[in-house]
Amino acid sequence: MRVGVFFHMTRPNFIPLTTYREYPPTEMEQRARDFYQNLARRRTVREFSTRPVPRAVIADALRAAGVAPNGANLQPWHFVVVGDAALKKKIRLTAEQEERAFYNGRAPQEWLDALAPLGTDEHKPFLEDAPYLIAIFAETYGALPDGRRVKHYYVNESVGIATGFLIAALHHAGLATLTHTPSPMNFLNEVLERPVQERPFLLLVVGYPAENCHVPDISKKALDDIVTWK
Ligand code: IYR
Repeated sequence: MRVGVFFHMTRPNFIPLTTYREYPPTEMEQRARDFYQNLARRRTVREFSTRPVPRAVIADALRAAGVAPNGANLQPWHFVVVGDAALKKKIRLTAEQEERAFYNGRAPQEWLDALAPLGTDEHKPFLEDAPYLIAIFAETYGALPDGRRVKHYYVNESVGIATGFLIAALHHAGLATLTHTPSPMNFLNEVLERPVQERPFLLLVVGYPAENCHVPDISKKALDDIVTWK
């Protein structure tokens, strides 16, 4: 009895784990293979169709992002979904301005050489073509209504994991994405009217690939090149 009371005092609001599912080993192997093979079909695309995509799909993908593991469950992220044509245009023009400076002097030659296989340049028509841009912000700290700050932990890790969930969810639903990082990205705070504690993390371009979309002929490292088993 005393133990039970103690237990409840030290672990408040614990509930039985009812959502976990175990699969028999062969089913587990099949699921792991299927999931990998589905993710391996994902390609970053830079040519987007202007076809509209269902808003509900974006909403559910964002729900998936929102269940990502994160520091102290403080969920230090905010997502701004931009579907408005005028806003997309504004983002494109500002991003292209930054990118022009990047490709014409700001970027060291080594960086430009690394990007060469991707065929990127300062032209970013996809920022207007794609039906949605999702601006992902990292909340560097929480802001209480009275102005006090709540410390956030592992912000980059948390937002990175949530972004991975988001990309996987959109791919799973049949949408293409592009992880775009105009540099610098601070202009997104102004354009999207986000508070100072929110740091632009990444701009995710979402939509259908353009008809006859082409992607660079590049490949991923083999398992043995990325894993060490001990
Ligand atoms: N932000 C630039 C450059 C760029 C940088 C990296 I690292 C990439 O993987 C791709 C592009 C641009 O978007 O063109």
